[in-house]
Amino acid sequence: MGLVLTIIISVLLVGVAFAKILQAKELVDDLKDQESEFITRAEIKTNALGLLVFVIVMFVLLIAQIVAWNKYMLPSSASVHGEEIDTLMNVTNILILFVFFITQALLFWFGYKYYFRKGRKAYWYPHNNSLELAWTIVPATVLILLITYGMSTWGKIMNPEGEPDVHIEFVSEQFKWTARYAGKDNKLGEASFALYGKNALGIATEKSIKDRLNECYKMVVELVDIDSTKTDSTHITVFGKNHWENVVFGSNDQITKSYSVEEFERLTKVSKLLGYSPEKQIVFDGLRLDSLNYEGLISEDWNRSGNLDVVESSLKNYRANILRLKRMQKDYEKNPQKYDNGKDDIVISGNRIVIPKGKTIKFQLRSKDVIHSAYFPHFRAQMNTVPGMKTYFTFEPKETNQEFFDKAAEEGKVYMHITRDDEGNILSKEERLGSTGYVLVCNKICGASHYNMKMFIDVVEPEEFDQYLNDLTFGNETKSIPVSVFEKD
Ligand SMILES: [Cu+2]
Repeated sequence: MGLVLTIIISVLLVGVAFAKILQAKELVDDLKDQESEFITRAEIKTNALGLLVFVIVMFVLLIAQIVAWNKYMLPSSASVHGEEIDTLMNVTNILILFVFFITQALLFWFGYKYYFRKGRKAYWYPHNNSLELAWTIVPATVLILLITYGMSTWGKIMNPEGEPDVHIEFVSEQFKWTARYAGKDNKLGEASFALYGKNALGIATEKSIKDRLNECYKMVVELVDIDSTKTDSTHITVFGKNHWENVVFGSNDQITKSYSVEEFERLTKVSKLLGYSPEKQIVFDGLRLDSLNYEGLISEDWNRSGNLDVVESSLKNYRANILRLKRMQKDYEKNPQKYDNGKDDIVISGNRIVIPKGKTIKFQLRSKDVIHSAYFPHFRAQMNTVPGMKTYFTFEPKETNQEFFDKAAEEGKVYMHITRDDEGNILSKEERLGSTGYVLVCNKICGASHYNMKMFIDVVEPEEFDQYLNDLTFGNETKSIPVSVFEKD
């Protein structure tokens, strides 16, 4: 910081000094009565030459940078559709550079060629229709062609033909990715944010809906649904009647819970705040459910009165959630198959995922909090993950990790090889031919640890993938990837 500041101040001071010198020269010229010769012919010529030198140095530096730093660019695409994106990119870049070199060369050449000479007059050339037409139509045509080319490529990539071979889901949240394989049936089960909680991806099955309902009932009932109390000097025992469960399951169980007098006062206050009555029609406003945080809050911070409004809004969320879950239960009765798909889904909670080479893979993307973006740079694939909706991207990887590494090395690309000691301190860094390998990273600034949202991808031969998936189906951990089959029998 200090160095940057020093440089800025130095540049400013040099500028001021230069202006002062010019001013002094002007004054001296005034004294000598030489006003017309303030800028001499030699100086004008030097300036004109300066323009020429500048443009040449700029071109040379530009080309030198493209050549010298090309090794840091991404290796050529590792997916089938990515080749088309690479071609599109190259065509666009070549066109842009071509126009750039011609226009800049002309601009600076004219600056040099027509520098001021005494007695020479500019040629008066006010208008030319053909020229006007030419420099409107030519760039317009080139742009239209380029845009059409880009849009048709995009259309082709986004509308792949045929059924995908493999379905995988990625769910983003601040600040990690969780992945899910479709399991034996190769169908990803339904999911809903109403089920988030212990069920990290909110996978909807008959059982998970019921479990989540019970969790929500418990939270609401425990806090608000109070029928009668029995008091001793320091504790109040509450006999709550579980109205929600009565409605749905026809159970008539009483719940019993003991609170301190202080806790109980808060509890009744919350009930009053809510005007809670399960018999009344419930109006809800679809607030975001943050159940995990809330559950933590209940157990730890319940006695802090400042949290009452948090408790209140969370309770509203629970009630809204219960209505959503009940709707899902009704839907289950109509389409049970839809809710069976998720049972054998495999949830990957590590930071590495395996996909097969030469198969079409359809990624389904969801987000739990803010907008993130799933970016697979080596596959030339990127798609936003948006809370409340699903997005998709289909592609076919064409090289295994080793093949990709070898290709990158052949193309002269480098990666930073870092050696560390046992404590993680960096011992040495060196550039080596090859590539760091496939990654999924977040490409939207989504918060403080955005940079850390990363998942590694292994591309393997199809047979190896089948074996891997088979192992996963039985809940085995392969390649040290923590994994769970959603509803293991
Ligand atoms: Cu992110």
